[in-house]
Amino acid sequence: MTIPFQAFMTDAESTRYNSASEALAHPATYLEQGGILYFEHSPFGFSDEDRDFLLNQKQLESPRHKNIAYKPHLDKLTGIDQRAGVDTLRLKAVLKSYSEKTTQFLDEFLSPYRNHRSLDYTSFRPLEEEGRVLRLRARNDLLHVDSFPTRPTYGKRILRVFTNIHPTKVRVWKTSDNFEVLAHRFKGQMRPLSGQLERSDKTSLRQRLSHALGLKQSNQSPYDRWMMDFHNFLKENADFQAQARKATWEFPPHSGWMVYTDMVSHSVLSGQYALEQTFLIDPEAQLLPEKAPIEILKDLYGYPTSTLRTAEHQLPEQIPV
Ligand SMILES: O=C(O)CCC(=O)C(=O)O
Ligand SMILES: [Fe+2]
Repeated sequence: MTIPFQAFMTDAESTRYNSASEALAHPATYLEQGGILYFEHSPFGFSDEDRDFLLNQKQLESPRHKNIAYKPHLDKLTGIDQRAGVDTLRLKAVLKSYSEKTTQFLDEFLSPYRNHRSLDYTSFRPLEEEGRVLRLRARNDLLHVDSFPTRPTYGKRILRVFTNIHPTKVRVWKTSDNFEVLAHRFKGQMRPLSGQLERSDKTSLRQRLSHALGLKQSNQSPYDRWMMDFHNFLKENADFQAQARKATWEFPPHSGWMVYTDMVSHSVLSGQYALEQTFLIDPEAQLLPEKAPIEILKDLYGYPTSTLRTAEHQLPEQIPV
């Protein structure tokens, strides 16, 4: 597919490549090296009517939810304040359509991933990001790499596809060093991975309790636990937040971009009204598999990826090294 794109590299040089003026490699290679793939006009096929509908949704803030999410596999919306009088059926249809169109685009534009991707949540972000009051670990104005507390990925990559649907306002991001650089830099300050591999009494007690209470267990793998810890560590690290090298990116109205947010450290500083679709991509489908965070953790700690991605309750008594 010959859709023009730009690749904004997030390393110290902040190089920008433009497929309209130079011959470029497969777009996936830029993504996998920590690039943001940028499209001046979002190619994810979004109609003006759908955009106008979303922009007219006012009272969408719910104290319990960060964003409005559509869960494609359940065909379900969450994060809506029921008192707001939202046309939930229409909202669901609009998000479903965004989900389908981004999937169609991804399957053609990033064809090596086609049979190796699964669809995660779709989100609508109607609130102004500047000055949002959220608990620290939920704040997105602090640099972080993504990890989802309730959705373990078992080593799959987190690829997110954004569209700025605000009629006039840019969405502003900052990025810093990528996962590989940061994981090496901060390994010594993280809980050792061996701790994450233990099927401790505490773990089984927690599991028994959750089971008894009928709670959903997140059943993370050591990989997911490390990634969640790292997400929290970065947000809680005031020195890192203050002193990290930062590059600023502005995404104008109507633009679209995609990025591996488990690799590119990022924060959103301002902007309102964005749509986002998350995909999980098998590390096996990567053109540069050595860049996947699970491979980097394997090299950093010496545990095989098969161990790192095993769900907690299935970990063997003896951990193979
Ligand atoms: O909404 C954005 O622009 C990015 C927010 C973010 O970092 C996230 O949802 O993980
Ligand atoms: Fe994020």
